[in-house]
Amino acid sequence: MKELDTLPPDLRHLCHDQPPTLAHDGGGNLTQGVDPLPIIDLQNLNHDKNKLDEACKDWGLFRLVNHGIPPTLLTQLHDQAKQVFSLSFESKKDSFDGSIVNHFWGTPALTSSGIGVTSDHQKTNLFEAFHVPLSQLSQFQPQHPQIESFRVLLVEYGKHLSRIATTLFEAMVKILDLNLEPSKSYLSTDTGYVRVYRYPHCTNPDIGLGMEVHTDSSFLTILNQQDSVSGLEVLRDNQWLTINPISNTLIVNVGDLMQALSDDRYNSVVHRVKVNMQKERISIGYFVFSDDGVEIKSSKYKPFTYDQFREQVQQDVKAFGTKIGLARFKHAQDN
Ligand SMILES: O=C(O)CCC(=O)C(=O)O
Repeated sequence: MKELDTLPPDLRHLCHDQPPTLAHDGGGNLTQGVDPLPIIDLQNLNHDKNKLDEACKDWGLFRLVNHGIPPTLLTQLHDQAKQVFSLSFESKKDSFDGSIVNHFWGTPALTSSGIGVTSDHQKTNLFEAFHVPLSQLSQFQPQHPQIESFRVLLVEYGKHLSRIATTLFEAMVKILDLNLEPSKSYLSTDTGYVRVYRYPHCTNPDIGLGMEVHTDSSFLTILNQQDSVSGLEVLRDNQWLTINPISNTLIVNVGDLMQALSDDRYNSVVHRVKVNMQKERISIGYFVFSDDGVEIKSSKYKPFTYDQFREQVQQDVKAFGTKIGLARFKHAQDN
């Protein structure tokens, strides 16, 4: 099947249907490399406490090793995601339309019912994705055997993500010495969802971004780039730094809820995804939030719930084409 037939029609005119060229690096190298990111060992968190604290303050992200997810699961998940994306657009539509898994593209902001939030001011983000609410995955019963295999892997993967997110969050709360109400689920794994992204390669250098510049609204985001193709970049000292994919490691970043809860001690990192001119890229992100009605309280921000935050993000995306985020909730004197 031609690659173009697998893409959502809205994206087809943006990508050129040409064989990938290896003439130059189109905004992402194909090599696996080393980067200066802080490395945190999940099996050794007690020992790495200060490192974790520094990483969240200074970088807003780190590379996680010894996370306990079997390498075979990561590889299978990646391979299966690639295969699902390479089904025809029509067959993906038939399998996902009306299900709890949203198949979407072009905009990262979705309403709670999974509808893409768009705006006249917004540029298209060059990705296709599946939005998978993990706690509802048992209600998804795809007929297509490849999609069913993918679902089974996601269930397994989701258990690891919940474990990792809870462990990291508890460690952060302890380090920050936060006095949270014990009866409330601040980080609630029931809210966790996975987004499986495909960034098609694109030979048009003027196309823009795979994903626009943003911060994540989550408490924590856990990104799996079990791929040799880079694309993710973070803003550090006013420069974009490529976060290289390294097999069997995960990238964890602090999101807006964590920045607010930490009273700005931790930093929700600004990032974007560049389009690769040579190769398609697959990445899998996990995002986790607080339970309905739980207020994030801190001295620098007006109390807000995640629902209120998301509502505001959607209004801003519709009105201005972009998320404004935490600045909307900051007390006036801190703006
Ligand atoms: O695909 C990636 O590497 C990052 C995706 C991302 O930034 C997001 O989902 O917020």
